[in-house]
Amino acid sequence: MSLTVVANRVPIRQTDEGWETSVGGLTTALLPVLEEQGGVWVGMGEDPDLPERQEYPAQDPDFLVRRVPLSTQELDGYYYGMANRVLWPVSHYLIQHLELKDEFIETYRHVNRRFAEAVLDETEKGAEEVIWIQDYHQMLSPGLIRKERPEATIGHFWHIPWPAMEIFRILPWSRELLRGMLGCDLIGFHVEEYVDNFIESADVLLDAEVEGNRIRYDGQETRVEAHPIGIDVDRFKSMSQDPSIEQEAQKFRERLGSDHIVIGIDRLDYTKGIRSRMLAFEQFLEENPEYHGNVSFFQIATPSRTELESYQQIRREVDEVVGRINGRFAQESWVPVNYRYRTYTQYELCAFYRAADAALITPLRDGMNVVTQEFITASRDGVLILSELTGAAYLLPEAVQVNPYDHGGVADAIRTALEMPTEERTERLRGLKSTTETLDVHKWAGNFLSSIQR
Ligand code: ADQ
Repeated sequence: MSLTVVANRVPIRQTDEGWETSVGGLTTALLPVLEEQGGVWVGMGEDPDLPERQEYPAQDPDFLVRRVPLSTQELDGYYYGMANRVLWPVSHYLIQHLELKDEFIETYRHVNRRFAEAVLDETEKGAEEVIWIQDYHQMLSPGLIRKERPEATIGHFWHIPWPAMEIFRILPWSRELLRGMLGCDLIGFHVEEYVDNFIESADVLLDAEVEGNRIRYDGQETRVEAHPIGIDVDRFKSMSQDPSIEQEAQKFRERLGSDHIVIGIDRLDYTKGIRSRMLAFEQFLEENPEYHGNVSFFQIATPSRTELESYQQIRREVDEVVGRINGRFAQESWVPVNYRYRTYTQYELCAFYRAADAALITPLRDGMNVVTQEFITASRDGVLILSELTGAAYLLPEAVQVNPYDHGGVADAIRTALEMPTEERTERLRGLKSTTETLDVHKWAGNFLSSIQR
């Protein structure tokens, strides 16, 4: 089998030292497959100076990178428009951020067609090959590829939640988008909940024939399955057991100078619930004066989609609430909220995970959330406080689960976590670790690829 991956971004980047593969779950999972079996990775080209076709690595190539160069106007409509201002908010049930504009879908159609053409260009008719498309940026390309290659094996993995049918049907183009997805042989989601939502959408909106997890529509049969994603467990495990991480964690604890550390780590995105989490921590401080001076909340947020107004707004709101909490509660030698707006290396993140007594992971909605698994793998005896509105919550019953909109409930959970007896912490973490090991990202890729070839 040879593999063609279609994703929004290509997996390599140029640095001062030359070309290297980028860090991220998808590249970790799929590059070993491409390196072993050969193939193509199709993604958008944001820099007009880079070649459309690039063999990688240059000396002794394992696979081909195929860029689809996009103009500023195409990038605006397809990526900043349709993907980030339509599909992202609707899939996360945050429809106050939804902007429905005809120019978004028009550009999305055009760019999906260009991606499909690139795939058709790079693949041979009748070849034994799997085309694996990633995420909500490409809902129409499966249908376009299928039309030209009825015999192709096409898969799609959707990394964010698939919303309830009644939410999805808000989109004026819901049926067209579903028809595009149904060009696939196999569609994967993180959990059964999203599988059910997708099947219901096809059933009600397209009147498709449904039998168990199979959908028949327009002469094509599509299977829909749950394939929960994980992290590179071995890598995180060995990094977190490195003695130097322990030293870093210790230094970090000393710098913060508190008895207890609670951490939050996210992209700065309105779906991650960072502002609500701050309000919950504020309520915790109001209700628990005995903790003043001996608990610090360390939140890091990596800049994301900074061109969009809704992301600039959430940044201002978080800045404002952090300032207010520290203004209200800080003492001479204690800052309650330590907030960093920047990116860290995985090594640094690992030290933070290791140092924390509890992680507060409370998205308003999240497809999976792999920060959860990074914390579980790195932690020695920490408590995980987890939003029940994440994919991860379905798989991790040992977490202290909360409704992220319920600030009082989250405040109580912080206290519960800090006062949890050692035995209970250890017991819960043991369960969490054992599930996380089964969710390894290499197994995720292997399971999806063997299912699609069955
Ligand atoms: P994301 O929304 O990006 O992914 P998530 O699963 O939380 O979400 O992963 C974020 C990654 O970014 C983690 O690996 C984390 O370590 C890293 N990160 C976060 N803050 C950072 C910082 N300040 N510095 C450095 N790294 C940072 C989408 C979906 C998720 C789904 C994944 C995988 O939205 O629901 O889990 O895809 O399918």
